Amino acid sequence: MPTTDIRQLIDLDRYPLDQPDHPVFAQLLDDGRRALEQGALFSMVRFVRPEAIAIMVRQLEALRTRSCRYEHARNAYVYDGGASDWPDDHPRALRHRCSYNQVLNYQIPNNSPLRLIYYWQPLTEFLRQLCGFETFYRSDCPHFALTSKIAGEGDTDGWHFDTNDVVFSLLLQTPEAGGEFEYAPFIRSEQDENYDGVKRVVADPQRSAVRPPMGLGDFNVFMGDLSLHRVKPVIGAQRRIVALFSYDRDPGMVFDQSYVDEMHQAMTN
Ligand SMILES: O=C(O)CCC(=O)C(=O)O
Ligand SMILES: [Fe+2]
Repeated sequence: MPTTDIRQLIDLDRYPLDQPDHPVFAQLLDDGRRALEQGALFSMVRFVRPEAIAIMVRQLEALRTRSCRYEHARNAYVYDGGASDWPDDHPRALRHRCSYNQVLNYQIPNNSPLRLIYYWQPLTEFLRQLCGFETFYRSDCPHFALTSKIAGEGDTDGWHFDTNDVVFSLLLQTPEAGGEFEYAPFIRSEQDENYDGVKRVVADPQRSAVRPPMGLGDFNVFMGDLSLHRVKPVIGAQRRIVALFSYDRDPGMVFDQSYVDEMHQAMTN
């Protein structure tokens, strides 16, 4: 099999991440930092080329039947304590439906274009600088370092906060309708959980959350630990497919056992 040139996958003319001295590189860092500061989201529009997207979608669709099926109700704070003795209508007690398929890291072939992008060091280095971290490493997690969530008709990713500071996603297929990513930028802070604000978002997302335009091939950097977010239910037969890239400031990061337990639970339910 011929080796794939990264140029065939990423639009390097628009995103010269392998040329740190290029004026566009500095501009991207500037734009990105501002967007993250103001709205918790930075999208590199049409980062991946359409021909590469088509290959990735084909590969992921083929892996879907072997992927992990989640179908459960989850609390928005599930990984930092979750529901315990809170009143029924408290955001910490509310549960949100989640259903989707997830292709796990070890299921994605080593030579797949998706993994080539994930392993491309200039991208990791650019993201390190964008996030302002001193060190930055791809995750070593056998399950969740690189994954893909595939949502069919009616599937949704319920309201939640992420446990990692930043999440990186690549949108590969959009449904006919629905499946929008919806979020409330910086609805909480390190100091203030703002439960009333969270309640308002859940009660009336149309007014209290934003739905940024996200197109095919866009690479999105999102600060999901302070911004409540969800993926709305998919409408129609065409599935929503997104790839998720995980990194950490420390080397050798593997996700908490609770993620793996949740996955096993989902598989046996
Ligand atoms: O599917 C997406 O666009 C985001 C998924 C998400 O929020 C997550 O995996 O934590
Ligand atoms: Fe998330």
